[in-house]
Amino acid sequence: MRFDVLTLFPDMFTGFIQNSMIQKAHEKGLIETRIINFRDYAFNKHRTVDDIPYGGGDGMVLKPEPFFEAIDDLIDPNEEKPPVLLMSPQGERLTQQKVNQLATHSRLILLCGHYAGFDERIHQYVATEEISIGDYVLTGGELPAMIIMDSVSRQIPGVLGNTLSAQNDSFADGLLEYPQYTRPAEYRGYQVPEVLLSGHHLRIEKWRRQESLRRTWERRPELLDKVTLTEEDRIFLRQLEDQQGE
Ligand code: 4FV
Repeated sequence: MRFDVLTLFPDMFTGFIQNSMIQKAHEKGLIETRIINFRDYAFNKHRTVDDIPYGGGDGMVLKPEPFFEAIDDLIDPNEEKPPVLLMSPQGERLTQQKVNQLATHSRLILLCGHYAGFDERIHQYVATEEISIGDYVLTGGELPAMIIMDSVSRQIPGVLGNTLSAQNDSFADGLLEYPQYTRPAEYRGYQVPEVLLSGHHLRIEKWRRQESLRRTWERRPELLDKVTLTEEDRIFLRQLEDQQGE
C-alpha cells in the first residue's frame, strides 16, 4: 500500500510514521508513504495556498491550483486513478467497513485541508471521495489522514504481527469487543472473571461472544441491526431485555 499525503504540515506525520506498527510496516516494505507539502505546487509569487472567500465571510479558503497541479504531477494519466480522499466534516463517515474497502487499493492519495476548507472545485474535480472521521471540526485534515493510514494499514496482510490479527478487532464481526484481562488474576481485590482462568476454550469463547453482545446492546444497540445473529445470540439478547424489564 502506498499513501501519498498532501499537507501544509509534513512534520506532523514524522512521529506517526517513525513509531510502532506503522514504522515496522515501512521497514517490511508493506506500506510506503510520501508526505508532500502542497505549497510546493503554489507557483504564484508569494506561494500562497489560501485566499479570501468569494461572496465574503470569515476564514480563508484553500486555492484550487496547488491541488490540480499536485495531482497532475502525482498521477500518470496512463495508470488507473487511485482514490483521492478529501478529509472533511461533509464526507462519508469512516467505518471499519469503509476501511476494509480502502485497504483493497494499492495506493491512496490523502488531501489534508486547513482554514475554512477547500475551494469547491477541489471537492468536485480533484477528490474522488470525501471522508469524515466524525461530526466535529478540526483545525486540519492531518489527524483524519493519520487515522485512515493507521486503520487501513492494519488490514494489510503482514502489518499486524502474528500476535494480533485484525480479525479479532472491534467491529470485525460488527460487535464491540469483549472485555480483556491480563495478569495478575487479582489486583486490589478486583478479580479476573473465573471463566477466563478455566482454560475451557468453548466456555471462554461463549463468554466472550455474550460479553460482546451485552456491550453492544448496552452501548451501540444500532449496530446489532447489521450483525448476523445466531439463535443462541437472540436468546441471550432476549434475556438481557427481560432482565432490563424486571
Ligand atoms: C474533518 C473531520 C475536519 C475542517 C476544515 C479541517 C477540518 C479544515 N476532516 N473529518 N471532522 N476537517 O474537521 O475529516 O479543512
